[in-house]
Amino acid sequence: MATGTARARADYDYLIKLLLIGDSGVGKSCLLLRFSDDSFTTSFITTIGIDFKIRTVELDGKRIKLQIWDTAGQERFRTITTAYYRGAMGILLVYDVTDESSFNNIRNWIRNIEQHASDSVNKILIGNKADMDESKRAVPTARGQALADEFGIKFFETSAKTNLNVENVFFTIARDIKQRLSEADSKPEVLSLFSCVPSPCSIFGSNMYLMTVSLVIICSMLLLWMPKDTNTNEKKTL
Ligand SMILES: Nc1nc2c(ncn2[C@@H]2O[C@H](COP(=O)(O)OP(=O)(O)OP(=O)(O)O)[C@@H](O)[C@H]2O)c(=O)[nH]1
Ligand SMILES: [Mg+2]
Repeated sequence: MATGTARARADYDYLIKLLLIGDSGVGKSCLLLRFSDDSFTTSFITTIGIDFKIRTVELDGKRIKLQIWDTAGQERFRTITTAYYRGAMGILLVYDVTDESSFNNIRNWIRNIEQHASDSVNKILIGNKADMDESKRAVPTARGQALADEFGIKFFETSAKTNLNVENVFFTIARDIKQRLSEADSKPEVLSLFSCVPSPCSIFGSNMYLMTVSLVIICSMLLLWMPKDTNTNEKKTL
């Protein structure tokens, strides 16, 4: 069951690293605080650089340790925050349903992911602050869903304030990642067996010329070294 990422000790089956990204003020830290501590604050304390929290959950009989990294949305921290993309197994892209520019910027955030994260990373789109009065809403639910469909990812509207869908988004992405990891784990044993045998290219590099010359030399040496047919010689002497 264990992958390289799983079960260093016996207190969990999978360690899943998640990353929250999106413009400053969309509610990333509040979503994380709601999920980890079940609390909410209306005061806005912008994140400096990066922060993380841990929560262990049980999913389909497995213990999943979620390590959730909360990035600063502010541009000036971009160099620090993008360094964390590479280790993420799942990324939660957050916008504020009352702030259209935060929604338009999701395309830029996706471009950032393409540049800095691993290709297999799971993504989920979140329209936060869904509790706000309809008169304040700038991004209809259908636009959020359409954008998610365009990128082939799941979409939820959430509220860190009222706890709408907060557990749902974290559990959904965690379940998808767990599924991906367990599929990778259950690849036929024969593949992992052969992966420990060095391939000719790993020995010789990709230099085909060097490889061919070496093989010719090895074959010639084998031919020279092979014993002659001693039986025939014996018969002749008899
Ligand atoms: N009404 C409402 N307000 C929210 C919600 N989530 C966050 N807020 C408010 O939005 C403001 C910003 O929230 P944060 O979670 O600090 O935003 P952030 O995305 O972490 O911002 P940076 O750390 O600067 O990137 C705070 O005043 C929160 O109280 C929500 O679901 N509903
Ligand atoms: Mg924050």
